[in-house]
Amino acid sequence: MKRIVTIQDISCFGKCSLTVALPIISAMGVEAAILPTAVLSTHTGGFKNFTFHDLSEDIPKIFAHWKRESIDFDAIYTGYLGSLEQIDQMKEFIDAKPKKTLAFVDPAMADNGVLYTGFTPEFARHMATLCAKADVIVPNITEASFMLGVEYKESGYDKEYVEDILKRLAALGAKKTVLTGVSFEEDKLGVAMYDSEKDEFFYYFNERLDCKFHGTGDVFASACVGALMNEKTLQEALKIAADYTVECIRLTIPDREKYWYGVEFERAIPFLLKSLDK
Ligand code: PXL
Repeated sequence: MKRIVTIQDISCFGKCSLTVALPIISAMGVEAAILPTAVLSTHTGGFKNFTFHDLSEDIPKIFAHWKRESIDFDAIYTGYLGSLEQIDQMKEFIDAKPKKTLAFVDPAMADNGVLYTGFTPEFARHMATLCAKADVIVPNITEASFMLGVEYKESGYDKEYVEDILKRLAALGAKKTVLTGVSFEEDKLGVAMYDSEKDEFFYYFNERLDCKFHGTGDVFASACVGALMNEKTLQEALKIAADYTVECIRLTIPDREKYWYGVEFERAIPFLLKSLDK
């Protein structure tokens, strides 16, 4: 059985990060070890006065214990990090990993042109130095523009804009760069990918549903890692993850006033497993 470690926060209430990653990855038949970066009472995307307990101090001790126990992973999947210091801790962890371990980084920190509550432009620039060490990164256009210092465009851009961003991300050092939330036509939304070793681009589009929900980036990234651990190619994994995310949104639309809460990803798990041939 494949084993990954996913490193992101626990938002006790509200569907995102570990409460999404764990069930999705487990359902895909992959062991999911976790390392919480922070414990919050809720996510930060619609609740006020949430608690935030930073676990930066524990992380080096946890890594040291795992090293003594010779614990290793088929993939390291990082998401929402709680401090600048944690970015450096993740870089060290990736530097020390065995060659076979996939480093998958979702620089979860922004969407729709703005940083999530609590993040700064300095954090975003520092996150770029973690992305530099990854095999695969999956920022949305907002996150990529903050990391690279390029203009954020919500719409009306062309392939040249997208491919320039993908290549700039690759120039940081990441081997395969993905951009999520790419749209050239009003009714289509999808992902773009650049494989820097092959110098090849890949696109996949699905229908755009006119509703945005919180936590869909985490749903997408978790399904993508899960598919990669099921021996899918990155192209196949991106397609599986994009289709699953759309299905989660479709199922949640009747409850659309809860867009800030998260998607009913649980109800779409049978759909996900079918697309994996499980
Ligand atoms: O979905 C990304 C995410 C993860 N963790 C926390 C968040 C968010 C988005 O706002 O608030 C705590």
